[in-house]
Amino acid sequence: RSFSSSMAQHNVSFALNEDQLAIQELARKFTEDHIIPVAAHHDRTGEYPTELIRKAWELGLVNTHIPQEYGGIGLGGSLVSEELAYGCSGIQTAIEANGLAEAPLMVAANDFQKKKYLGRMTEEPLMAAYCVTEPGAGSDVAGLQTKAVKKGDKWVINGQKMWITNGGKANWFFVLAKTDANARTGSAFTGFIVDGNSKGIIVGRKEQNMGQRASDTRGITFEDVEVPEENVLGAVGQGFKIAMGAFDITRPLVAAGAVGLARRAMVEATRYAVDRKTMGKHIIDHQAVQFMIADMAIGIEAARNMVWKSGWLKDNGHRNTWEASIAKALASDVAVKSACDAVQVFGGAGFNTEYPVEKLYRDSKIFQIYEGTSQVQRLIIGKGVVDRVTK
Ligand code: CS8
Ligand code: FAD
Repeated sequence: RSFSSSMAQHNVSFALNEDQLAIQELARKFTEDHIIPVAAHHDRTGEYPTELIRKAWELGLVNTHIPQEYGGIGLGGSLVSEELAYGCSGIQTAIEANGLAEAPLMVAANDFQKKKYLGRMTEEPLMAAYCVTEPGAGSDVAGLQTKAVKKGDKWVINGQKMWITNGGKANWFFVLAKTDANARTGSAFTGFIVDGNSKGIIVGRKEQNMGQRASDTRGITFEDVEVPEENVLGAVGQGFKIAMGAFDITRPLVAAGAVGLARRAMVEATRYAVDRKTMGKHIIDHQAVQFMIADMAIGIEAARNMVWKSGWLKDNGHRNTWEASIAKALASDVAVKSACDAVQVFGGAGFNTEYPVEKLYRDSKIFQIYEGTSQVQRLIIGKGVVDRVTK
C-alpha cells in the first residue's frame, strides 16, 4: 500500500481557527484586566464574585458550551477555562459549574427543556448547580440515597446533597435521585431539573474551604420538593448514565482549568527565578531550579494535549470517557506538582500570602478531588486499559 506524502509527517492538526483564537484572546484579556487584580481579595474574603461573573457573562465567557440555537456561542470551552483559571481557579470553578449543571441537559434534555433552562442562562447572568454528591456518597454515585417518588403528576424529592458548587446562587439545579431501589445502577436513578425557588429547598451555609475560596460550596437539603413530570431529564431510570455522560463533557474542561493553574505557577516561578539571585547567579541558572520549571512545561504541554484530544473526541461524536479521565487525572497531578514546586522556587516567599504561589498551591488540591477523585479517574482508566487489551 502506498501512502500520500503528507501521511509520512506528523500531520495531526492542533491549529486553532479564527473564532477559537478570538475567544481565547478575549478570555486572556478579561483575565488580565479583571480577574488577576481581584483574585487575592476574593481568596481572602471568600466573597462571591457576582459583578465579575456578570462582566464575563456580558462578554460571552460564561455558558460557552450552550449551542447557538439556544442563545449560546457553542465555542471555546476548554480554551476559556484555561485562561480564566490562569487568573483564579476559584472564579473559574464558579463559572464552569454552570457548564456542569448544563451538561446533563446537553446530554438528555428535550427541546422544551433546553429552551427553558439553557435559554434563560443566555438571557440573564444566572447561575446553576449540579447536585449529585451526598454526605454519605461522593465517589460511589451508585450509593446515593436521595429519593424521588411519583405522586400524581408530580415527583417528590427527599434527600441531602453535599459540596454543591454555586449551591447558594443557583437559579435551578440538576438533581440525581433514586427512583427504583431494586434496579441495577444503570436504571435505578433519574435526573431532574429543579427550580431554585421550589418549596422545600434548604440551602446550607457557605463552606470554608482550603482553596478556591471565591467559589460558593454548600450542602442542599430537599424536603418534599415537588417537581413536575416535564422536568424529568431523558427517561425515568436513565439518570446515572446522564450524570456520567455529563462528566464526559466537563472533565476535559476541569482538566483545562488545572492546566491554566499550572501555567500560572510556571510563569510566576520563572519570573521570580530570573530575578532572584543566590550564590552569585540568578536561581534560574541553578539547574535544580530550572529543571523544576522544565517539568512544569512538560506537564502543561502534555496535559493540554490530552484536554484537546478528549474534547475533540466529544465534539466529533466519539465516546471519550477514557480520554477525559486521563486528561483530568494528568492535569490535576500536573497542577498540584507545579504549584508545589512554584512554592519551592520562591523559597520562604512562597510560603507567604504577599506572593501569589501559596494561593495556587491551596487552590490546586481540589482538582484531584472534585469531578471524580484521582483514584476514581484511575479506576476508569485502568478498566479501560483492560478492556482495550483483552477485547
Ligand atoms: O460512580 C462513578 C463515578 O464517576 N464516580 C465519581 C463521581 C464524581 O465524579 N463526582 C463528581 C461530582 S460533581 C463535582 O465534583 C463538581 S466540581 C465543581 C465544578 C467544577 C467545574 C469547574 C464510577 C466510580 C466511575 C462508576 O460507578 P459504578 O457504580 O461502578 O458504575 P458502572 O458499573 O461503571 O456503570 C453503571 C452503568 O452506567 C453506565 N456508564 C458508566 N459511565 C458512563 C458514561 N456514559 C454513559 N454511561 C455510562 N460515561 C455503564 O455502562 C453502566 O451501564 P450498564 O447498562 O449497567 O452497563
Ligand atoms: P469519598 O468518596 O468518601 O472518598 C474518600 C477517599 O477514598 C478519596 O481519596 C477517594 O479517592 C478514595 N476512594 C473512594 N472510593 C475508592 C475506590 N473505589 N478505589 C480507590 N479509592 C477510593 N459534587 C457535586 O455533585 N456537585 C458539585 O458541584 C460539587 N462541587 C464540589 C466542590 C468542592 C469544593 C468539593 C470539595 C467537592 C465538590 N463536589 C461536588 C463533591 C466531589 O465530587 C466529591 O467530594 C468527590 O467526588 C469525592 O467524594 P467524597 O468527598 O465523598 O470522598
